[in-house]
Amino acid sequence: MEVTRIEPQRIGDSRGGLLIVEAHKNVPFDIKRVYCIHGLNNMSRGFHAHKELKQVMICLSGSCRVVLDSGLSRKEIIMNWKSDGIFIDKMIWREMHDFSNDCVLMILASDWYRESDYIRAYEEFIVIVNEKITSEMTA
Ligand code: T46
Repeated sequence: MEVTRIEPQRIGDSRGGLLIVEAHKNVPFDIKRVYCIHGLNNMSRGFHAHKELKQVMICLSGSCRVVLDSGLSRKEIIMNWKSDGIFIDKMIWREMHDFSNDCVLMILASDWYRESDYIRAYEEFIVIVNEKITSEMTA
């Protein structure tokens, strides 16, 4: 599967750095929610997909390993504060592993929090992926 990289604008001077992301410039949707994952103790997170939600994930500090799975193929990405962000489309299974203690992830989301949008069982995710493929083939 292809991973779409999101390149934040970075401006730096002797006072420090600025990292800038803007809706419809380097983020391909209206941003309705921002949350951060921090204070991590190296326990893996994620293990779900979203039915509709689109997100951009940016590592602001430290590092971690992200697994993205379309149901047909998997990709692993090492993220750190120097790397680009990643776009995570709807219907992509995600897992986050190997957090450094100082890891901070910022996530920009296309919608408000809705638990009903989560698919938290991998078997259910695969069933929905296969249903979509079948309906596309018979359309
Ligand atoms: C995702 C990855 C990258 C809320 O009440 N509001 C929120 O906006 C969020 C994000 C979570 N929650 C609740 C839902 C759970 O009861 O906070 C609890 C922990 O969430 P979760 O176990 O889903 O956290 P992660 O780190 O596994 O996943 C999060 C996002 O939930 C998810 O959308 O893509 O980060």
